[in-house]
Amino acid sequence: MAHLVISEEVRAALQDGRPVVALESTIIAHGMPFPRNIQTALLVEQTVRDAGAVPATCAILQGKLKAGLSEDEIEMLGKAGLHVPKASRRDLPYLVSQGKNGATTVAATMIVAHMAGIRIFATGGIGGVHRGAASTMDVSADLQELARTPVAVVSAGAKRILDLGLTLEYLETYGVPVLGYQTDEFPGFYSRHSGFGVDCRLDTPKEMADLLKVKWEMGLQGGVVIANPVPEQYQLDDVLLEKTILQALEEANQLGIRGKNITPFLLAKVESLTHGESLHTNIQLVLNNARLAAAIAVAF
Ligand code: PSU
Ligand code: MN
Repeated sequence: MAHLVISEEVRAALQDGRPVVALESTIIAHGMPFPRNIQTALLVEQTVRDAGAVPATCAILQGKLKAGLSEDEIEMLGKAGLHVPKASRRDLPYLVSQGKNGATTVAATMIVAHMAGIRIFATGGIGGVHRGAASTMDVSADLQELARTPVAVVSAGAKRILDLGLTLEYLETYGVPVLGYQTDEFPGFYSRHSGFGVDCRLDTPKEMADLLKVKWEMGLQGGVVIANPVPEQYQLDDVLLEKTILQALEEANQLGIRGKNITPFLLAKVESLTHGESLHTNIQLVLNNARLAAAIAVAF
């Protein structure tokens, strides 16, 4: 594939038909503060390995779409942080033609994973329809990517900075299955609850893998959302969280923050307002998703 570079380890695993899990890099450069971002990214890779799969962290480096990064490359992205542009689908032609770096979002990571032949991808939370989207039209490109690109994304649901009801409606319209892992409820990222249901509940990685096989065997395009609730002991308090999010949204509004900057702004704001408690939860749920994604990749 043009412009794609697959690491030796990932290439070998794919050739032998061994399980591989894709990982995103916006979460490293924009989603968590230095140095926890680097520690977490490396720990996520280790977690995937411990569960019997090969991690493929994806990014754009010097104009190459990369599937599988070295430790040095992960460190570089983590140190550069916000200096690395956030890269979604629309950003790829510019960054690649200019030989630049980019931190891939869920959407862009799905594209790179698909080019490389990787089917399973673990992250923290997916993007979605923003609150107030009726007037701003701010709908994450992640949702369109899920509609068109055949990669399964394991996440802890979506953050309550979004309108979860509209996000689920959008996914329904575009035919994207939303599966609950051992849950009937769509999880709200920091919390196991959101008040919204999933399309169906499956309790084992094997059943998840079977559903993915069948979907793609039937030639149905697009991805799948696999929603994996944060472990009970790391949940944050819902009421406090809603208050925090409203405060963060208010501040974003006052500062006129829009477009691709709104998600990283809200994430950082919620983190500082909860005094880092949300960061701990964020790390734990990503590790939990990495474990499940690896188990599904093994079963697939
Ligand atoms: N949600 C999170 N953490 C994140 C993101 C979303 O809880 O790090 C990142 C992901 O990379 C996701 C992107 O793909 O933000 C969505 O950005 P936007 O809303 O601008 O599409
Ligand atoms: Mn947006």
